[in-house]
Amino acid sequence: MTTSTLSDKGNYYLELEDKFGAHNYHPLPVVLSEGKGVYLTDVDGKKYYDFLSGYSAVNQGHCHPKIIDALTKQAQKLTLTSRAFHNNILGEYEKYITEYFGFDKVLPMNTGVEGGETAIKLARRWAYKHKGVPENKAKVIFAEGNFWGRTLAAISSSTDPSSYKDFGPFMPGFATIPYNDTAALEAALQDPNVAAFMVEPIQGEAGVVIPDEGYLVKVRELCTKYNVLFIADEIQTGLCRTGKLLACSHENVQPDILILGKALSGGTMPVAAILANDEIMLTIKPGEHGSTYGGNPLACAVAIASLQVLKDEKMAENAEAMGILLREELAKLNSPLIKTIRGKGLLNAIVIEHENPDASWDLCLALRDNGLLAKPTHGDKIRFAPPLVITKEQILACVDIIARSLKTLE
Ligand code: PXG
Repeated sequence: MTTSTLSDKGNYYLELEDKFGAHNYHPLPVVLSEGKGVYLTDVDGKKYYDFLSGYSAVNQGHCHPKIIDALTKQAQKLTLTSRAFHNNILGEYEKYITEYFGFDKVLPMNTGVEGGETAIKLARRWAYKHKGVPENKAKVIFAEGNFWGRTLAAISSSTDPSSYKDFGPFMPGFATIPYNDTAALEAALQDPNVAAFMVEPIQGEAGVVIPDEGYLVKVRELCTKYNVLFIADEIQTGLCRTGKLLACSHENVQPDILILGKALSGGTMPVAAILANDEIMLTIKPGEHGSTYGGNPLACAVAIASLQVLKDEKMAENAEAMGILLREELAKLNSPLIKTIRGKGLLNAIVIEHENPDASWDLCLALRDNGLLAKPTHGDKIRFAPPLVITKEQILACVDIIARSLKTLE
């Protein structure tokens, strides 16, 4: 691996984390202290294009002024009441987000993985109350390669040993089938105890894996036919990232349960939400689910602003256009190192082919040196997912950086 060169200042912060923090991450050696729009700045004042966007939490761009304004204004009035009392923002937010996405009700949570947990609890409860599944027999189907977080339930559905190995025993009632395989789904749905199929419309962590056109339509049809809930995990693909409000919008399908997170706060704080219609949502009664911070007034104010700027600034349309431009320009490079370029909107990945197994890490170090931040996933894949406010000129400048960086490895 190429050795990293950091300033004394950078090294100071890196060593603090190494000495006092758990070693559950292996970050790229860069220490950031500021962000604005598509740019990040490190502790030495060097500026970079952000091609990760906090794994799609910062779709609206770093420190979007309208989101920061909503955050700071609300922070000075009321931040948390708990759900023991009402507050004057929660209901407004609930009306806003349910109308925005076309569902009867919302259940507010904090992190994405809590969103997933909540969706599964709701699906199990619905299966017992409405489908007539015998007690404790409900089953939830997932796709191989899924990633929805790190809790015990989330890793219980994982097919990636680095997520689940040595963390057992695991949650019962989960099964996996191949992704993008509707025949396998139909076979799995023969079991009358299946409550739900939970799936990412594009698999993000697996390396931006895009299913065949028509997959989501078929998933919708099969779930309806077998009376099984279709849970769409749009935590990474949602909120304009793929060129439409939701990745499901590309095929005009409405899931039964929609999970949102990440960019719901524009990268300012953990905000997640689960949307569903009454038949499903009202199966959970007072005291049966919740969270101290879920639906706090600060989060609600931030979420309204985060959703509003997506619409006002036409970020879906920009993601669509800039994604096409990025993939076209990357293809024009004709680099022998790039085996594949794939993506939808601004959720993209390249797959690197090189005899050196560390090539994609080395490429990310070269990109960093040239002013662009990206991170490899699963060894040979690099996600290219800038904030959705990126302009044509900036895309072209970034492709130039990528071209120069590739040259250092060729
Ligand atoms: N669903 C999907 C599709 C995700 O990509 C989650 C759920 C979980 O969200 P939370 O907010 O609980 O992390 C994700 C998260 C990381 C990491 O560092 C997380 C994600 C992608 C890359 C790294 O844990 N996605």
